[in-house]
Amino acid sequence: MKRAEAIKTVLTVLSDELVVHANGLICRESFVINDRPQNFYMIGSMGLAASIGLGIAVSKPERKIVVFDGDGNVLMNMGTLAQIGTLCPENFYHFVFDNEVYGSTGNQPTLTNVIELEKVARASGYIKTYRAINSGELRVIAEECLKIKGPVFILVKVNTEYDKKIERVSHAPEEIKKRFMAVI
Ligand SMILES: Cc1ncc(C[n+]2csc(CCOP(=O)(O)OP(=O)(O)O)c2C)c(N)n1
Ligand SMILES: [Mg+2]
Repeated sequence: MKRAEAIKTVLTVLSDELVVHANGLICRESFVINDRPQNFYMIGSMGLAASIGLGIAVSKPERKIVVFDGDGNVLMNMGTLAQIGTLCPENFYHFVFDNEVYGSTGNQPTLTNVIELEKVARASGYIKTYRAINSGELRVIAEECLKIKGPVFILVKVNTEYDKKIERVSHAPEEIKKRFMAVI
């Protein structure tokens, strides 16, 4: 499945959950599919979406926090998985769209054709991990996992296809922060 299809599938299942996005095309696709004030778009800093999500999950235990991450992003800051497993926030739902490349910068290979990130997450203390390879499966997993206590990790295998003319997030970073803070 395409990453945009995977993002759309998860967004369809969400209601008012907060979603922290990894940088690059993940932000842009989610923005185009459904720009919501509950979305925080990390523009630029690779690897930090899960760290930001963790901070929010710990300080807002009454809210469900979803992270839309990429395989390259997770590999860049893999220590965060151990921190998430150790703090074990039950309101934390980590979706990783794994295309096995740094897609946003030209498809340089990552390592996830070999390394199964959901196994790293499991060994790091996540309560439950899943792997989805098509949108039907992803929908069922997304519906199920949001009902259980986390931290949960969902590895979503996607291909490298995307709309080459996709627009950029039009909000300035300050604006993204302000409207996100207003909803939390
Ligand atoms: C610290 C840092 N290094 C490199 C980049 C450039 N960069 C932006 S997105 C990206 C690829 C992210 O890969 P992945 O998380 O797998 O997401 P994908 O684009 O494949 O969906 C890279 C290398 C950056 N923004 N910050
Ligand atoms: Mg990738």
